[in-house]
Amino acid sequence: MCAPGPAATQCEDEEQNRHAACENGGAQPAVNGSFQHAANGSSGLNGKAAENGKAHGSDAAATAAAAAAAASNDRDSSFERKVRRVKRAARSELSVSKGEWRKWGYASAPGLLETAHLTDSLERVDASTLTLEQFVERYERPRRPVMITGLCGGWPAAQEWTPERLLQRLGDCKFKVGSDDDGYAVRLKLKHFLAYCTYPEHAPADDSPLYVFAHLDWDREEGKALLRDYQVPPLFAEDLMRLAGERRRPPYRWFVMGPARSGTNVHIDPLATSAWNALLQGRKRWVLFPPGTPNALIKPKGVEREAAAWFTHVWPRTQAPDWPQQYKPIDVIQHPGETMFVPAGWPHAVMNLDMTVAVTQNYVSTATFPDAWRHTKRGRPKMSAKWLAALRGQRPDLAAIADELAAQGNDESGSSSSSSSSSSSSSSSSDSSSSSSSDSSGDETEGQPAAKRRRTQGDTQGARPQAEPDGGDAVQEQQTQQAPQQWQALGGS
Ligand SMILES: O=C(O)CCC(=O)C(=O)O
Repeated sequence: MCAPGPAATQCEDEEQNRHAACENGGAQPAVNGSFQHAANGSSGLNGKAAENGKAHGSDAAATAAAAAAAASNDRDSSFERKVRRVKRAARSELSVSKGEWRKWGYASAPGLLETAHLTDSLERVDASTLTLEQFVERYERPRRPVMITGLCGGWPAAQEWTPERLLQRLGDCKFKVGSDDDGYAVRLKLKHFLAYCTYPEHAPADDSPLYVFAHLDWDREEGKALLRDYQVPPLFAEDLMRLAGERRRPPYRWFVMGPARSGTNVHIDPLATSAWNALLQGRKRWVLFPPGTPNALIKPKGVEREAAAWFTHVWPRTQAPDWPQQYKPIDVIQHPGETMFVPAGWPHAVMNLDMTVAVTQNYVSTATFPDAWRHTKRGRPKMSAKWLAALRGQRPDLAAIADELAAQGNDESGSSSSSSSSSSSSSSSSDSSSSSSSDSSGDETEGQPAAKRRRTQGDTQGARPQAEPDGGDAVQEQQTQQAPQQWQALGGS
């Protein structure tokens, strides 16, 4: 894995010659299909393990030991330098040497990672009790969020995606942990990222720690290895954008790994896509807002675009008596083995409560096609033309809907396609005051500088989808640290 190639320039060059050993450097091959799949409930993903805080603690200790061992050789010499370099690149507005990565003191803030005061009000449903038709009619078509259990316990990832195993398999592979000011991917070897997560003076002390958000197709060999570790659940398998072609469609699947307080700032997923997010390790805190919740409420100016800042400063406002009832959020704690379904159009924010490992994909199905088509036609005109051509051949029923929308003059979403970027932790653009809007909907969006969007377009190292303007009524942008603008930049015309 991590074979040198076009990607080599992205790697920490002094270690490129070790890449070949990266995947199989552990005791046994891990991604050739020879290992046993985890049985449901036997992988540490069952509810009991999830609810047992000690399980998280022992995982953390094991991870600490493993990561420390992996990084100990070069911790003094180059590890610190690498982390400093990555931090500077990912958030240039923060001085590492002046301690600005911990200036807000979130790491010691009482309550930020507490959950006792939260009422998890999201419906749970076990996949074994749910047919595809029921899922579509109960959740996907009416756009109702739901947490689905029993979808990922049998995946290789259930066994393989522990920090320890990932360190063994992919420790020398570089993963995206942010974007620089020009929109280029900022990457760190996994062994260094895990060490960063472990050493008390690093992630455990940072306000908004670095967060791996790795596009599974652009991250080359490591992406391919991880893709073999899970299967798209049949509930989400329709994936109509596939018809546009794998090379043309926007990024749509990500490997996500981060420590407590890392996360994703409030955003709507782009192009009116729905999403699923399967959690293999740790716990995630989610907040979901009804479609149409105004940006002014959930993206107030002056709040740093980091998940930890959002949960510290904005979430409490949602609990105040004067918060409009129609925009009341749903609070959720996601446990290992649970898969969140995020319907198109729902603003959401996520903060990791522990070291988490997850996979997430965006998709479009028949039930939500008209909206997705409108957004794509507007935001990705070139891709939409290819998509329509493919639909004519393979889904003439949907092509007819697209034609009908065009005939009605109703085939483009109403707002600008420019994108914004807010971010997840360690996002590339974190100064909330500097976020400019290039969107005609004014303060509905927070935009990346145009130059940054252009550069990001050239960064083929991966990005996560960023939000799509959505008719001007709500948060428009998917923000994460990784590659906020890439989605629309790719769409780009
Ligand atoms: O796991 C996370 O940080 C949330 C990801 C997310 O919200 C998304 O991909 O849209």
